Amino acid sequence: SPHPTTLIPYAERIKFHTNPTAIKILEIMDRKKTNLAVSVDVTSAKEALEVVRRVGASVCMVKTHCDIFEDFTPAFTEELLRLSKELDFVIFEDRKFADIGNTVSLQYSSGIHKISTWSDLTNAHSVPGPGIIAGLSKVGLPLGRGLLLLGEMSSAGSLAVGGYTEQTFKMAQDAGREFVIGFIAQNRIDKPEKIGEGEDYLIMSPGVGLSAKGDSLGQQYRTPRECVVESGADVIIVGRGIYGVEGGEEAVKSEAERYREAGWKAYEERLGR
Ligand code: 5FU
Repeated sequence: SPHPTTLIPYAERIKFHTNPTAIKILEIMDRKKTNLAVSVDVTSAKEALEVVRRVGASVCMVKTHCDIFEDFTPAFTEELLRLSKELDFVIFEDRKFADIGNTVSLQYSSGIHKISTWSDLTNAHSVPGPGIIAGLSKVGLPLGRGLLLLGEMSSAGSLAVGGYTEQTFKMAQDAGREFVIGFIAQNRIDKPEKIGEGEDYLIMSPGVGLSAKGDSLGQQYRTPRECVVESGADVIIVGRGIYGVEGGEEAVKSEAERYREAGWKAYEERLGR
């Protein structure tokens, strides 16, 4: 039987959240009819902004790896923020923090990237223990930011399975949903028997492709329907499938629309509409 959360429309799940970023994501998804996040993993910040201008209208979220950009400057994040307001999306820096609380609080707030100043959402591995949530929360919570824990990964041979995934879920649950709003995962790791009434998590799944099955470095792709209907993911994350499509600027734009439509159609199917 389907996971109870997957039978509730995005807009009706807003009431289960207090975190401003979680609320914003669900509001945008409902307003723009999109559960698509685009990952802009190009090495030029200038090029990344061009991709964002093309796909922004189709997405609920833009995901970055800011340490990939050769030409990263504060002007990049200023323009990304401006676009996020103009085109109505949330910014997710896929930083995958993985250190002790004190170090991650510095990595989140400081350095060249100052991630906490511009990214609505970021994520962390659970491997260091709950201190990582406390360290990031100290910086992010006063700013209204949100955090996802990595419960599972899309790559072949991932060690984030079984007991690790279960304990990651428990760590998030113990932290409360003020700051931790969900998971990067391939399945609904918030098992129905483990959650209480109104306990709502956002599950975001990378490793999504309509054409390729994977790459030569362990990435594994599933279709939007497999993610959203069969596995119950709330957000699908697509990188190369969109920004890497051949055919130039217009092709990137129409490919984003194709994934948006596929993701939304799958969402409507799971609601039984
Ligand atoms: F946590 C994860 C994961 O388990 N798999 C991923 O692929 C994150 N990712 C990210 O999603 C990865 O770092 C890329 O930024 C993106 C997938 O890109 P693709 O081009 O669609 O394979």
